[in-house]
Amino acid sequence: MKICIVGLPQSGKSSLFSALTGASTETAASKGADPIAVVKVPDPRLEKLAAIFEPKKKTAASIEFVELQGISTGDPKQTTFSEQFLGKLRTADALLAVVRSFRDPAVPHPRDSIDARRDLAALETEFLLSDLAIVESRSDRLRKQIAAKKSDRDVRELAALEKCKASLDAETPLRRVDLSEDEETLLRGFRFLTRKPLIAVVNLDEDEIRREPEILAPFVDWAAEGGSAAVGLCARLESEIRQLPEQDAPQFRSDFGIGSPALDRLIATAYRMMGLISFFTVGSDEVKAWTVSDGTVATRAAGVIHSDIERGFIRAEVVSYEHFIVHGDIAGCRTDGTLRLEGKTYRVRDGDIINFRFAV
Ligand SMILES: Nc1nc2c(ncn2[C@@H]2O[C@H](COP(=O)(O)OP(=O)(O)O)[C@@H](O)[C@H]2O)c(=O)[nH]1
Ligand SMILES: [Mg+2]
Repeated sequence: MKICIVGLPQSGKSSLFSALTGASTETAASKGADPIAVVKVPDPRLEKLAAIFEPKKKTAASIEFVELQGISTGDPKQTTFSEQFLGKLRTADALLAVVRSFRDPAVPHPRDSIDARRDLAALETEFLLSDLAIVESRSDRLRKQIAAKKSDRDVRELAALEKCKASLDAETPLRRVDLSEDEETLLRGFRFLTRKPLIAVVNLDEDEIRREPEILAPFVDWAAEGGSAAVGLCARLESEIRQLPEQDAPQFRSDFGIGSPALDRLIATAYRMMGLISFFTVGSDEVKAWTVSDGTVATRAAGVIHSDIERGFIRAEVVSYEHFIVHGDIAGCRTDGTLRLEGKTYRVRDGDIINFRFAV
């Protein structure tokens, strides 16, 4: 699962990236590659389970953040993206837009004034126009194709595209459009940018952290609509905190009025926005969080661990984290009946602790 970081020049993308990795992006970027950060998803449940089982190994879920290079042509006034850059964005599962709220006069802004909400709207417009161009050119082709030789599939695809066009013409991102399963399948290959979950990171000034609710107020309505979220943080400060010895970080945070670690909040939000949930496997060797999409059935979840377990699936022994934590051991859950046997079509829930029974 991959999230692409996007934003205007000097909005704080590299600072956020180094906060996420604890490393600088310069090395990878100088070789022309897009730096990737594999980031652990913080989960207090995993910590609790590890404390109970004392496993040799503890493995968290992870997601990838990519800082795409190549938006910047070196022109500090640049505010639009190249087709090539937008093409790269299409490979993402979700987009993370960094918008600048910090007011450092030493750092120029391509629009010469600071307005984070305006910058987010401008980015969304870029995405929207790019999707619209795809919709229009594909629709034109389909119309010609249908005129020459009518096929049911083409007619349905054209209808789905027209639905998209109506939405985009009204400046509504495609993530807010209800699509049937058939429409979804017909359109998936276009990887529309406005259909992807969008997380806005409002890059705050050091002295704005304590006023976060006020600064984020203009984003509240936007974030409340499905598929979008806004998180405020100070990217520079977060990257500095990452450089500190772990035991010093909490004091530093409280000095600046940073409550819960902002990065943890961001990562958890991103995970949720991509429709991902975690289930756990437990034991003395390893306690591990596994990632699946919400709605995944038991056999598929088994396949995430190993294809043999999917193929030879017999039953899943399942207990929810909440039930498990009451006893702190599986035997207790077996006795009180909270440990259940589930079949192939069981839909895995977030926090399920699962033992797969299988035979190959
Ligand atoms: N005051 C302040 N400066 C920041 C913050 N985040 C980034 N900067 C500075 O803004 C400049 C551009 O940041 P950078 O992360 O390189 O932006 P990018 O071009 O989007 O990758 C750098 O000089 C950063 O130190 C912030 O939260 N507060
Ligand atoms: Mg940068």
